[in-house]
Amino acid sequence: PIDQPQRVRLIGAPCDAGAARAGARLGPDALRIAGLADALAAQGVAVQDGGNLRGPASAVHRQPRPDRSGLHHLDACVRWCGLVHEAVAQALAGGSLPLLLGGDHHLAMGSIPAVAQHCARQGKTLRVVWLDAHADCNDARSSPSGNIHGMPVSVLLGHGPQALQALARPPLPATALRQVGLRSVDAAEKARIARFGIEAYDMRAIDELGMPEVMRRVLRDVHAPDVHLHLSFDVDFLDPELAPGTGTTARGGPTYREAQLCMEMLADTGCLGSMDLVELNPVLDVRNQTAELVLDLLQSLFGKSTLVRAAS
Ligand code: NNH
Ligand code: MN
Ligand code: MN
Ligand code: MN
Repeated sequence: PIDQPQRVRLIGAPCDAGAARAGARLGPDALRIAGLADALAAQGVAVQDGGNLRGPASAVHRQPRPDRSGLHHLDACVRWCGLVHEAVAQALAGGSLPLLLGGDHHLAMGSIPAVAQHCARQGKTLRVVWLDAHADCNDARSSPSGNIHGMPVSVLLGHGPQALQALARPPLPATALRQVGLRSVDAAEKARIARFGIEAYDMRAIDELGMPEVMRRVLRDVHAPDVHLHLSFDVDFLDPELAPGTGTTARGGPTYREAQLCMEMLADTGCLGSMDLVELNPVLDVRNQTAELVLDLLQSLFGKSTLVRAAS
C-alpha cells in the first residue's frame, strides 16, 4: 500500500561477456518487445526507460581457454560493471527503483555495490535475495568454466578473484544475502557456501518446507521501512520447461505457482528497492515465452494480486 506511484527506471545492459554463451545481450530488447513497460504501468508503476547502456562489444566466439587471469572477458566485465554501477547509483539518487535488464549475472557486481553504498548513505539495512539455480560462488581457481557470471556472489562477499575485488566495496556481510532455488552447485561452491555462512535454500528445502515457509524465513527481517530489499533474479531460477530462454538451464526448478508465490511474498514486504533481471537469452527462447513469463512474474512483484487481500 503506497500512495505515490512507484517510479521504476529501466537500465538495459546488453552484455553477455560473463556468460557461457552469447545471446543474453539481447535480453533488454526481448523484455521491451514482450511489453515490459506496459506490464509495469498496468500495476500503477511510473516507468522510465533509460535505454541501453553502451559498453564494450562482446565477442561472439569465445577463446578456448580464459586469458591468463583465469577469467573470460575480464576487461569487458569490469567496464560493464562500472557503467551499471553509475546508472544504478544515479537512479537511486533520483528516487527511482533501478531495474537492471541484463545481460548476464556478472552485472550484479555493478548494481549491488551501488545499492550497498546508497543504503549506507541513507542508513538503510540492505537485504539481497538471490534467486538462481546456481550459487555463483566460484573464484578463478574453483571455476570449472572461467565464466565470470559464476563468481559474483564470492566477489560481493569479498572473497572473489583479486581482479574483481575493486568492484565490490564495501563487501556485503554474508548475513545480508539469501539464496533460493539452488540445484546446480559446484563442489567447491558447496564448501564455500558453508564456509562463508551463506543462508541458502536449495530445491530440496523448497520441496520439504514448501515455498511459503522458505520465503517466510528468507524475509523474516525484511519489513521495516528502513530495510532496502534488492532482488537479484537469474532467469534460470525458473524451471526450464517454463523458461527455456536462458543459457545454463537446470531441471527441477520451481513451478509456475511457486515462482509466483515467491514474487507475491517479496511484494508483500513493501521493501523492494532495486532489482537485477538477468540471464534472459532470447536466442535460446521459444517465441519469447520466457520474457513473457518474466513479465507475468514482475507484475506480481509489483503488487498484482488476484483478490483484494487483508493487510497482514
Ligand atoms: N557454476 C557454473 C560456473 O561457475 C555455472 C554458472 N552459471 C550460471 N550461474 N548461470 O547463474 O561456470
Ligand atoms: Mn574469451
Ligand atoms: Mn546467476
Ligand atoms: Mn544461474
